[in-house]
Amino acid sequence: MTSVRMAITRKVSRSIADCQLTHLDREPIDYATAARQHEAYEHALAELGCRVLSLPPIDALPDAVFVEDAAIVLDEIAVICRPGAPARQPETPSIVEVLLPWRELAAIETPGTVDGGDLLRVGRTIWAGRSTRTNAEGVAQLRAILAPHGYAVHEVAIDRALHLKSAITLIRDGDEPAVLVNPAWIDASFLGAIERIEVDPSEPAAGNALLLGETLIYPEAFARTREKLEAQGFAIHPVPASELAKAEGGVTCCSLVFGVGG
Ligand code: CIR
Repeated sequence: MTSVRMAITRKVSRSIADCQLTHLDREPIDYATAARQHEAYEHALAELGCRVLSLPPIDALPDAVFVEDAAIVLDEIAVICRPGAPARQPETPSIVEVLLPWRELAAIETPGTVDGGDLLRVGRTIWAGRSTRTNAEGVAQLRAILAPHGYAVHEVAIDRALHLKSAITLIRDGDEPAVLVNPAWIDASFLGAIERIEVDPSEPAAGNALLLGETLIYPEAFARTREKLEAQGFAIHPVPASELAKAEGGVTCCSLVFGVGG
């Protein structure tokens, strides 16, 4: 049993405006605003019971704030990713150091690529988005690493959004899981009977929520989807997230959350 929830975050790089962009046009990103909103996000993690390990920025790596892409941390093992954007590959060594005390580690090796944002865990199944960032070799390596730990890894194509979790995230864990999804970006029928809540069509990026226990850290901008979620009994902790959204980042992207004993 785990009794403490850790959240690894990394402060926003001063170079954030030079971030990678795939589906969005570049627009000015205000560092100070992004940093302030990120701090509010870290506070939200702490308020919801996480022990937040806030790493210093790496200004030479514009996207380093998006720590989710560097690893997937499961109860049994952490897998260090090999990000699909070459400019992001130097982000992983510092995450190795941070995770070493907490988990057995494995890593995706060249020529495999995997971004953590493409990995959706539902129970002991990992849905791996085949995106511009995550390739077949990377998914095959992940499958081989996780099979002995009892996880099944399945591929699902994602081409209308950056990452699988840009379009779909877990909003209830346990025996009766549920996801939040933008059906315009992904056909979620691969999930079979799992309950699906759809975003309001006017809020396409609203499918990315961060589940902590029974509460969702959720961008304050998506009022309509939020209303829908609350009407169905979901607890929402809103955060300002508009500035990093211009860098194609959502609320799952900015942390690695995992349980530790004691
Ligand atoms: C990138 O394109 O890699 C960054 N600008 C955004 C990464 C967002 N991460 C995530 O969705 N997990």
